[in-house]
Amino acid sequence: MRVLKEKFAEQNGQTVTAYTLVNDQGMEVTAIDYGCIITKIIVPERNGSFENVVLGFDTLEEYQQHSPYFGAVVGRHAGRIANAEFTLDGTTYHLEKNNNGHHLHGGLQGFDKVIWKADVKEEKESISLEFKYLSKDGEEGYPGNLNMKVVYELNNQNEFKVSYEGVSDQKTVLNVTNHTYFNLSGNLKEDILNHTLTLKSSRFLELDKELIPTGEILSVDSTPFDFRSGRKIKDGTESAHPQNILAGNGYDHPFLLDEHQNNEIHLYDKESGRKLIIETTEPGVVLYTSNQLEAGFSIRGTASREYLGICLETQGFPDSLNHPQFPSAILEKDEVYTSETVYKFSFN
Ligand code: G6D
Repeated sequence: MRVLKEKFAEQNGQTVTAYTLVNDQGMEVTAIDYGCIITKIIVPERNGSFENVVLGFDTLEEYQQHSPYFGAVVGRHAGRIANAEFTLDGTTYHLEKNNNGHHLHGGLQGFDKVIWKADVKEEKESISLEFKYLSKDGEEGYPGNLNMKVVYELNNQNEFKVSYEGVSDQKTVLNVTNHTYFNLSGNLKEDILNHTLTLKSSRFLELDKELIPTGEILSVDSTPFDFRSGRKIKDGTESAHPQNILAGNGYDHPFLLDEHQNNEIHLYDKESGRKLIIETTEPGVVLYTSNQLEAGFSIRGTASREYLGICLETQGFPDSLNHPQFPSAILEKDEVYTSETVYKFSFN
């Protein structure tokens, strides 16, 4: 196992560095310290060829000009917060209104747009990147000096683990995720419409027309949201279900997971044979099928368009601060926030 390190870019006099973790099977994960962005994940398919299975770029400019959070860590609070405000112990906090008058994905300068301090850790059976960042009190409107740590670990079983830790000196909110867009066809040969997704989830959150949770928790029964026995993504993009249409002809929904760390999320591409199993400690996962991925730029030579990637953003629930019935995103003073998601790659 080895780690490669190289300069990726310069940003306001600071160097952005790319780190590539390589295991003994030939799997590679490349990430940069700007936004902890995963720029490549290279894994084999059934005929042995190693190809990249995530949407990403090779320059910082492209990330800054075009990227809808490709590969990035998202926080302090992933997802939307209605009207960009929340109240904690009688104090109302006003956040950046960066999405139709609401707050999305931590604001204009969220975790995805800052440079993290990176350290490499090499163990016998795994190699890790440890990113750290101090989000100062008041950053993007959030209270508390928050010390964040994100660890990317690759082992020799083609398992990639992402773990988070956060501690604040004041009561605050925290809901972190990774926003990688997967495409198991390899090097964007196909879109994701024929990918098969299996989800151990019997309920999902209803969204309003601004994609804010209404607070209603809906059953997946007899709908295109029932992935319990496996379903192709195109069932949702071709669906007449009002929630699929409202999301822009696809999915952009939080699902409540019925099980944890037990093969609860399973993505498969029949053509290549590539399989991705995701297991998490988080209560939910936002399924986003890149319905709003804009045209007009190139992604390593492929013209950008909708449905080129699928996001499975394991996390708490968007707008949970305004829905007491949702799991809480509140982090008490000196409480340690921890979260872990493992991505297991294989083929058949
Ligand atoms: C759109 O509604 C979607 C979000 O869920 C996604 O995270 C973002 O694009 C990249 O706003």
